Amino acid sequence: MSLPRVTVTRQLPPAVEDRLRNLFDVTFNPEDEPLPRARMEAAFDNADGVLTTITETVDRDLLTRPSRKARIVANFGVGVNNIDLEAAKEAGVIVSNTPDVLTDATADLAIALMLAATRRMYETEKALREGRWGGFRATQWLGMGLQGKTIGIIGFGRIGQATARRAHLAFGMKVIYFNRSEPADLDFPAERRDSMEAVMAEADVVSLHIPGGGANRGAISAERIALMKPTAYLVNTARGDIVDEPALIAALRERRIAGAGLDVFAEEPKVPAELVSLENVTLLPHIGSATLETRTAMGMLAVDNLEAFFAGRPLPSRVA
Ligand code: 8YV
Repeated sequence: MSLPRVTVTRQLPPAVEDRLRNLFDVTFNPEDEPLPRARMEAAFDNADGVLTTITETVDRDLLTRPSRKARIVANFGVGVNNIDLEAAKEAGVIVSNTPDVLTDATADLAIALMLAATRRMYETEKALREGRWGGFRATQWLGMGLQGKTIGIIGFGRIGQATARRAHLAFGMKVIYFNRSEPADLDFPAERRDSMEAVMAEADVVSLHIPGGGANRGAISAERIALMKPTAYLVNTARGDIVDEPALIAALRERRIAGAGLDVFAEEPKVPAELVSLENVTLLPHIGSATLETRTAMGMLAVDNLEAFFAGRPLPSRVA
């Protein structure tokens, strides 16, 4: 019996690629550049399954092509805003993602960005590297202490809760959050607020953990940013499109908020020049899940989904 054909759109950690080779008739992308449209179309027409990442847009056209053969899209990543789930459902194409395995790594990075922003790490390291450090001064480069401050979590799912847990247990922060539902079994105190506005107005650090796309696009609007305290910070490890980027840039430039830490951007890999020029924001190139352990676990979970699909078993993490 011939092996299922799988196309993998980007390079993955070696252990994951080895496993893929053992299980499937697999086509890799050794150049590791985003696949041009024609190669994406060929992948969907020739393979039984496609293993995608955030750099590939899987749209209605691709999913509904009469020549499409692929029956499963296994996304490497928990966010699936790169895939048209409605069209996948209509076309009968199964979609899976990689939840849980990246929760800790992403929450760790949210905390790193919170520390970087509140302790002015980018601004001060830049000054040092540029030879502008004139020696210790007791009143220079003062940041904000976290103890007793309030972290406001927008989107209290797995990563939001893991970030909140760290903020409370490691730094003694009070946790408030906005989420449609209330989680059942928290092992730390957290207070729910009934609107995003309430959280943004009250928090000293706002950390974003809602999915991208759809109704969440632009959720962190100019109006909502305007509710933040002038001493508050914004952290985004979720998706760039949930923030009105020009509005955030204006608030940072005019010091209407104290600073920000961003790992994601509206049009990756483009980062607005004005954002790059600002000193009160730390900018990272979407590395939330970028540890060898986590990226390997994500790849293995994507393969688990493919393996289950081709064996006719229920998928460990199916989203559509
Ligand atoms: C992934 C992410 O590495 O899982 C997600 O949703 O944002 C990242 O951690 C990225 O999406 C790769 O597809």
